[in-house]
Amino acid sequence: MQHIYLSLGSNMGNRFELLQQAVQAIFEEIGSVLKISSVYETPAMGFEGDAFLNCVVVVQSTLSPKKILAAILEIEKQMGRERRHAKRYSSRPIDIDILLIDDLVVASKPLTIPHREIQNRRFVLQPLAEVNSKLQHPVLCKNVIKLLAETKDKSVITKQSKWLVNPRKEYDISKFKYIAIEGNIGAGKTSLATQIANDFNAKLILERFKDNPFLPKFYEQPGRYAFPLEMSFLADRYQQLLEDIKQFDLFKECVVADYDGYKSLIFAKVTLQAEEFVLYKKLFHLMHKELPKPDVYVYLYQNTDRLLENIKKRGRKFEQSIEAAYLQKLNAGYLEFVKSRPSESVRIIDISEMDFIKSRKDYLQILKAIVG
Ligand code: PH2
Ligand code: MG
Ligand code: MG
Repeated sequence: MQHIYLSLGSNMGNRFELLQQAVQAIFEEIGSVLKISSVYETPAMGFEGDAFLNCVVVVQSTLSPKKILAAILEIEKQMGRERRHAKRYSSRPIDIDILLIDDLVVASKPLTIPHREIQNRRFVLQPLAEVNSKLQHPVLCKNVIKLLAETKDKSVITKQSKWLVNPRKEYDISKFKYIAIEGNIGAGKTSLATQIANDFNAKLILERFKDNPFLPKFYEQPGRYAFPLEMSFLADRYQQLLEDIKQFDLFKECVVADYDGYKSLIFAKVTLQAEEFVLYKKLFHLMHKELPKPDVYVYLYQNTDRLLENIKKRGRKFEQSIEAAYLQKLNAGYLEFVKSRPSESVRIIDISEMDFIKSRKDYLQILKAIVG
């Protein structure tokens, strides 16, 4: 995922509060805020005006440069920025400029990356060096420390003692060391687990369903292949959870998995014959008690129509024969299980009206629900 370096400036009104609001909006609309520099008071450069407060923030985002620019312009507008064409520079409640997006070089009319003035502005170079002293300018091919030493800008900038708050704090799931994301087939477990692990630098554990040779056969002949299928899933998940999770230091590192160990039991109850299930259950409990247990168990509830739609969209051949009735039985099995768990550690999240992949607002709402 790309790293975007933004310069923020304000020289009107409650400047500190405006910077804080801008950081909040950037977090909600563009992406996770990885770092925020100190705030500096800086003399207006290039025009007569009141002093600015400036800072730099590093954002992680999957949006295209064009979309990022559009989001920035919208935030500036929402925050009361008026653009007058008469003068080149004027006082403004908020200005957000894209400094860099990784090593990307763009020379187009509405958008120039890297920002043309980086090397000429101490109010940019100083906070930039603070958030990443190893940063290389992809066009000038110089390190930010070198640019700072060489800049012609001799203005005096003053570090403020007050720090901006990172909005991510409110969504901090890292108090949980082990998070399991569960849900029906096609609910979006893998996408959500991957996104969370990315945002919070957590270890990601994904089910290795593709390797199961019995799965395509099962969908064709469920009666014949259910037992070996469930047994091989059980063995596989047991091995993975035991090896992968135990290898992490759960005191230091956070783990996000796109399944939980009980998944095996829930599926087996739906797919196996009664006698088979009795035998299976014995084995399951013997194995399951050895496994580490998640601190929080998230169940993504999605309605059957959208599950079927998602299954179709992702286009795994052997899944295309899955029927609504099967998904409904699984959902009932999940809900029965979820209700039997201590409620503090369970989050049932109805995502039937959400699209957390397209909408960051929806994604953040899910994070809020997980944090509790
Ligand atoms: N932005 C400008 C022009 N001049 N001077 C300071 N100190 N801080 C700014 O953010 C700034 C400026 C154009 O965007
Ligand atoms: Mg600017
Ligand atoms: Mg600007």
